[in-house]
Amino acid sequence: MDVSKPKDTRPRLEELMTRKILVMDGATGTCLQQLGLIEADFRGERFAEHPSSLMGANDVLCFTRPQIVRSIHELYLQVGASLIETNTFNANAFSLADYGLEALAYELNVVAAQIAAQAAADWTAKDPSAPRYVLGSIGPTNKTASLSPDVGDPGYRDVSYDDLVAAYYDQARGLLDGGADALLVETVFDTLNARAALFALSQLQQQRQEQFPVLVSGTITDLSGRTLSGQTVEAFVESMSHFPLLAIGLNCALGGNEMRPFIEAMSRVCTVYTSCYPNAGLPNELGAYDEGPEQTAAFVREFAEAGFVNLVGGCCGTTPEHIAAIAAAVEGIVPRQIPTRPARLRLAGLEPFEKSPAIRFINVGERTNIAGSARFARLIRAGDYDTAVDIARDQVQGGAQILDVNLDDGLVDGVEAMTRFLRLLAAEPDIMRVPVMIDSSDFAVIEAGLKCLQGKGVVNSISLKDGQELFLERARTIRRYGAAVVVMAFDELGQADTLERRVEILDRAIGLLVDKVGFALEDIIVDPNVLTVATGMEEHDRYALDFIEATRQIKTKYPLITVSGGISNISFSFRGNNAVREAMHAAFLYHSIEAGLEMGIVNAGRLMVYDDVPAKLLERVEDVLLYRREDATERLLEIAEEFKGTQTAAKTDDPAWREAPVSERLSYALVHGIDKHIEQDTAEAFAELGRPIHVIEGPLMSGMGVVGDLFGAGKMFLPQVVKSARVMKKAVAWLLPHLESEKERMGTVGQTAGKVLLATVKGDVHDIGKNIVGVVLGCNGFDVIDQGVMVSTERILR
Ligand code: THG
Repeated sequence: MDVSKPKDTRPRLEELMTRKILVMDGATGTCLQQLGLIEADFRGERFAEHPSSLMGANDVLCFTRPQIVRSIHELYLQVGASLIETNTFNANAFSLADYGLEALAYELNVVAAQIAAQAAADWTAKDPSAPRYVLGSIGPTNKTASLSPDVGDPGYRDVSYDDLVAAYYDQARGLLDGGADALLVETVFDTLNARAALFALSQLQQQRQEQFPVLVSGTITDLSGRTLSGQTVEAFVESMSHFPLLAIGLNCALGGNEMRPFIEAMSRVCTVYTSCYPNAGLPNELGAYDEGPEQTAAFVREFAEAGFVNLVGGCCGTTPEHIAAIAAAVEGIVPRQIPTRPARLRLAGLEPFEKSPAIRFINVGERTNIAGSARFARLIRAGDYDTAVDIARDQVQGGAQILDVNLDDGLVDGVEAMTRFLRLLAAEPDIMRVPVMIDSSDFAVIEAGLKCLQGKGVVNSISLKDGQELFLERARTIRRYGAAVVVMAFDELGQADTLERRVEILDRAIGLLVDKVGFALEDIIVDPNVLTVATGMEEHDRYALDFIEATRQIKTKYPLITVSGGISNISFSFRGNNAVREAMHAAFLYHSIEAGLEMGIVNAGRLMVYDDVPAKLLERVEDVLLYRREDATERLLEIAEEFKGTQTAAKTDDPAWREAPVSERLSYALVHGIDKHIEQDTAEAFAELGRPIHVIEGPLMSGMGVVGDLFGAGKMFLPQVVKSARVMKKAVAWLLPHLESEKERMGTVGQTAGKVLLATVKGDVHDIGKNIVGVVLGCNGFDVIDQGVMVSTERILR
């Protein structure tokens, strides 16, 4: 049988999809159920003696009852499906192993694709104006790469990334050899599985020198709007963005009724075509689907009319009648236009992360680093990974937006430690909402880390230290895994320590990444080397200044690139004197950010406010950093002892501020994020001012005003603002009961000036402003219904 196809399937499908909404087929299982097959049908002659039951092994029918499989394809082609799926949802080595048939995976996929391809070819021949295509169905397997099947051991996995890659490779090769036009990685419930699939497909594309089209379809398992492995739709899309997909979409699990907000979110962020093939509603108690063709089609039509979809069809419970109704429902509706998004660094943990002008500076938590924290090192060496995980949590709670993880140590096996630590982190949703930066000087450790991340992370780092060839090879590997990359300013001659070399090396590295590897500028992060100053060695005097200037030059030449640095390195010469170190970090950050630094590895939660650095210390620190005088180091050393043990970000509780008037104390507490006295001070202000509203609109709002100004001026960063918000929340919470009793006193309970619904919409986590508005409205007699943060538009409308 010759089903060879011209190799320009992708442009032809794209061309079709710009003109109309394409329709794919519906469920195979639902059709099979109606046939009432028995064990003997599945076994056929070939497996008559098979030692275990094959009942329900639907894919095996491609071997034993090919004419049944073909007839189901026919049913869908007849009602107008342009795309039919091969009967291979479970035809991977893992799922086939349930029947002892894992060795037949490749062959089964070839046969299944041949059956579908022949059917499609026959129908295309009948009417060449309506060409039919075959999607090779690649299901999720019965394994989850980022979840532990053992509740007692969250670090356990029953499948490795490499084994998944091998299984997907084998299946995909069979599908293509059998004549599939495109491959559909579907019903993705664990993004790490899908990433392994894409890794395999990228190897296969390279091996065959063929850019066959690939589609991915995820599944949202419940109304939380997350995949089974915990990602939001937006994070899911981000985690697939490294592969040039034809389409991304959603299928299964929810019916059309519940799918709308999620397909809408997907449509908004997807810069490729989108697909949607829902179930026929939710299953009833017996596991059957009751939604009729017209109902399912009505939901699909709604998505089409809203401009959310380019490709539609049906999943569990849908029949040829459903597909006929869907095809009729979308007929003539203009397909979704692919939106454009500004080129920006985008990453993902369980939630998406986007570098945007609103985030002035990205904090990368530095403490999950053996070399960067004595405590973390002790815990890892002692094998106490559970407690080590708490350090990660502290960093995220302290405001880290990315987590740097470094397990390089002579005493531990890096590959094993990285794998174990990241697998444990994967079980912590409050930590894993942020992307991970895998930090190692050993590329094998980096690769081990990449195999554990379902989101889009960052590799820290590669450089030209070991030559151009190795640099390119590693960069290609990173791209295949779909991570952003940090490039350090090292080359064959070693570390760049002058301004010229920093810029020259990074410039060369950027050129190679873009031209030879195909990296997008926004996925590149460069690090011009933060080297320790005030060491007493003359050659180190210009280090800070050169870093700042290198940052400026690189950002001028490449605005889309992110410049980052390991901020705490700057102050190693003052180890043991945290007051001086934090002052150096605050000043160094302030000047670097002004020059264009947008990311830094820092001790999140321990950042000092620039304006809090005592003037005398600041002057001498800046003398050193900006190399304003020859004797800068000596002069800083002279006064360093004086400041030892004084105010640091961790210890801002200098009792002197407690002497100030209450309004200043409230403002101080807000700026420094100190909640220790906030209730006492709020009570005092309340006693003084008489009404809750006066406390809020007075000292509390003016304190938040100071926070806003400092943030705007680049003197405060997100983690600090997060702390301020917590303090504000506590003050407001204290005032609430007084607000209620005020209402009672004034006899205004039950009376209302009107009803106000408050929420921040999905994508917006900021609740400080909303809470303040709520309280102020409450004070003014409004009935406030507060839905909280990140509320879907659906819920708000409801
Ligand atoms: N660039 C890039 N990656 C990096 C660095 C860089 N990764 C590692 C490092 N440099 C950044 N991380 C740290 C982490 C901690 C400290 C410094 C840099 C640090 N730790 C205290 C110390 O050593 O004195 C720990 C004290 C304690 O044990 O509590 O200063 O430049 N791309």
